[in-house]
Amino acid sequence: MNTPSSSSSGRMPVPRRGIISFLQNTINPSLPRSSFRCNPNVPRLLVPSRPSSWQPDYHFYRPYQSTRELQIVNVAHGYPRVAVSDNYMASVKRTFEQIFSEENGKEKKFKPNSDSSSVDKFHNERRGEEHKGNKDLSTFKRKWRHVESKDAAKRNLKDFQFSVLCYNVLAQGLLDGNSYLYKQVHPQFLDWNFRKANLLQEMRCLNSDIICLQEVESEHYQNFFQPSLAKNGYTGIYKKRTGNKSDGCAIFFKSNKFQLVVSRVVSYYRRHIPLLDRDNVGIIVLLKSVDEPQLNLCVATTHLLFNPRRGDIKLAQLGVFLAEIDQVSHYRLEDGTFARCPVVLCGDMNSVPQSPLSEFIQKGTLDFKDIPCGDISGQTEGRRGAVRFLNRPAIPQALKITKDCQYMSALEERGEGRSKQEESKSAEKSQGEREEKNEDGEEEEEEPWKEVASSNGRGRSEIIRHPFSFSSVYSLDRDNREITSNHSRTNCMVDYIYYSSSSNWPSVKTRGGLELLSTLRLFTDDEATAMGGLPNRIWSSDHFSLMACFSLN
Ligand code: KL2
Repeated sequence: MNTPSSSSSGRMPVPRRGIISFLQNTINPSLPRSSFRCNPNVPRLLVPSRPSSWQPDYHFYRPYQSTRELQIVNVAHGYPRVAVSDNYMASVKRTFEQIFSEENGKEKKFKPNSDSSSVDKFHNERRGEEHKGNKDLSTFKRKWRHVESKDAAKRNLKDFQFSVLCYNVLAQGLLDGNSYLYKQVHPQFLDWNFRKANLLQEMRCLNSDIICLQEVESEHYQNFFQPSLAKNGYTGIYKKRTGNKSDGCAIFFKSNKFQLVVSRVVSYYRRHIPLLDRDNVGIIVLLKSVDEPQLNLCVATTHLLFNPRRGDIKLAQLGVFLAEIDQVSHYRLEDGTFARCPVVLCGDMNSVPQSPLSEFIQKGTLDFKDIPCGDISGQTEGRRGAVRFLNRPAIPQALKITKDCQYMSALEERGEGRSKQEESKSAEKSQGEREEKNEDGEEEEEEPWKEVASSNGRGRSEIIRHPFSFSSVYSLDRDNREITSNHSRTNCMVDYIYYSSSSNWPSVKTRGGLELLSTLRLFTDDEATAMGGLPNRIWSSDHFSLMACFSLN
């Protein structure tokens, strides 16, 4: 095997040996030279999975401004290349030394390292793969954007920091089933064996503590993602979509960093409930820090229904998911009362930033009076049939979820909000009456909505709320042109990472603060178009990965 120390290429042996002996001498003296492959015991080193592709391509970076997560990444083959010059080595060494001295307590104050803060993680050109349509993608680079914060200087190096990656990896079955969306893509880039190597290498290189995936084929989870990521020290949880669907969501977390307290898989399908007759799913985990077990974190990921015309279904699915998160994220304190831990909610919401659904997540409240179902997600698609409005309430009563997106049973258990329950009960009553009248309103989505084009849901103000105060990691301002999804029919943002460590409601007690430290920049719609769209030689899904680093205390 061609280990880094045994290459005879002559182009880089000195710096490479230099860096390896430096690592051996400083980080892990017992590291055998031959172990420089992706080794779960050495989580801070990433090296290529294909030893034959060794290049003088070491990259030093700190994914977030934490000394503990210092990484040396070999970014050969498919990743950004930085020729390792003597100067570069010297600066790496200086930074290491500075960090070690900081860690040894000589210097406790947090010091951002501007040298390594902008990382071009995923730019490269694959050599030797010239063919028609093969664009030069070397100018497209993703950088880290660090959040300016008054508190940054005060931040203690001992703060618990972690990263979250959210990635819709494009299920091969959906790719094949909707191949017209990828007609402009070279067939090689659509091939699963080509895509899977890129997807995994991207994940390994980003080395996030938590990875949330959507559109994972169950067979690919079992035989590829789970075993591959396990080698990098991850524990995984998977939930396939219901019905005959073959893909689903997955959450992975670094087992040396987090311990699983609770996991809950959520399927939205309810046999006799028209608004919940779709096969979408989500996963929620409650984690605690291995090093600081008093730190809890709830991470949730989902992939909401795609159908642009059925925002009513998306909103109901989201309402159910929020009620589940509300339940999982609450835990009992020593004094018998309950508190909620910080929450990260991410996934593919199949809704654009300015849509009512996104507004609901961000603001915690939505008046859905007079909003047609086709407008809830903001996805553009020609209307078919008559305009349909949302049923009231937005979440079917049979689920026993209040219009605050909380399970009545959870409120009862926590001894919260009797008045809230009463409020919801009266809402249910009016829903029940209407359901009797509309029994045949369970139309198939492909049929024109003749009878149901009534004035359902019109006129009266109708509010749905949720108990989280969510912020988005990426700017959702109208003038932000960043996108997360691109193929021949779309070029927009539909994936999100939200985080919340507080509530807009005084009644909800929260424990633990969550602060955003940095985000991995996305590309704009123009950049995605200029690179020839997705998937391509480097980015192997029709979505980009989203990533953010947080501190938790
Ligand atoms: O938009 V997506 O891709 O979040 O990336 O979510 C759905 C779509 C995914 C799961 O249903 O499959 C894709 N036109 C375009 N894309 C579709 C269609 C369609 N008719 N049906 C499913 N998907």
